Amino acid sequence: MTDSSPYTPPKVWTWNKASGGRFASINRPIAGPTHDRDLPIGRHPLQLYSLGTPNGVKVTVMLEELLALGHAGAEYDAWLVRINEGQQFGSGFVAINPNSKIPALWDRSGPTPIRVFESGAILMHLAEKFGAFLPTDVAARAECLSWLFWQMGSAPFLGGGFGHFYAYAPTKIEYAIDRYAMEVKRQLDVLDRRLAESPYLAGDEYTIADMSVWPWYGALVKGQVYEAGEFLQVQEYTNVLRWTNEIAKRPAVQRGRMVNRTFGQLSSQLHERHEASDFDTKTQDKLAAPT
Ligand SMILES: N[C@@H](CCC(=O)N[C@@H](CS)C(=O)NCC(=O)O)C(=O)O
Repeated sequence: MTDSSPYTPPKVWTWNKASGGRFASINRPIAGPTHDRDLPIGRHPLQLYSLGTPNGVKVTVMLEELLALGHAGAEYDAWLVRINEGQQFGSGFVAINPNSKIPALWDRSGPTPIRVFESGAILMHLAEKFGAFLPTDVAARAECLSWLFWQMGSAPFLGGGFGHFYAYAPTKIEYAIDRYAMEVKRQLDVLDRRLAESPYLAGDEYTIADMSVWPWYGALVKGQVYEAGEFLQVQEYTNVLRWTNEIAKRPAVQRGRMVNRTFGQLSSQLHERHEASDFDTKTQDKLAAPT
């Protein structure tokens, strides 16, 4: 593949397995399982199958926040899904998320287990189940859900658009990087203006909207994703930075970020979480033989 000669699309697109790029080995144009693999099931009511990417962190932060509030029913087992090894295409995982992407939740607290996929749906499910982090006042709830769904619609431009073409694509295409850098800066400005007028996205309260947006845009303004801090001049978004730093101080957020994390300092990686005490005893620096 080259970008030096102009590309004329053929009449019919065909799957070019050698297209390159960081995710070439797992990208496919078809859905469904590629192999049989049952999911492990732990003893807690909530079973989470995930990875410590921004989409995964949203849910582990929510679960840790619920536990910090005293909701014992939010106890969970967090199992690691290694997406770069294609584990999201195992039959057990596809049964709870036909879209083959982390995070996926299996709520086994009632007589009939409930599957929930899509991080926004998982956050709403948990917020409604425990009556927390989703305002009950109609106007505040609408504002919260608006920002929650804003994140769902916006982050693909950041990850799949900007991140992909700036950091992962095998060739740097100016047109694509320009287009998505412009959109991501516009999104940061949307957030910055909102956070100039209220402490949190939905208003005065910290909600699932913040939990959803923070792992993506909070990391972005700290220069922690795609090494794009300087390129996007992220220090300009001072209200987003204020909000980001404040949320980062929350103990539940600090714990949530560690769960299913497979990169960064070994002391920040808790590959699987089954008990609250795992944060003290099972991080990768403490395990004799890291996996
Ligand atoms: N809209 C989905 C996005 C989930 C998503 O993109 N997950 C990525 C990791 S961050 C994934 O599992 N990718 C694996 C794949 O595409 O095969 C959500 O919010 O849950």
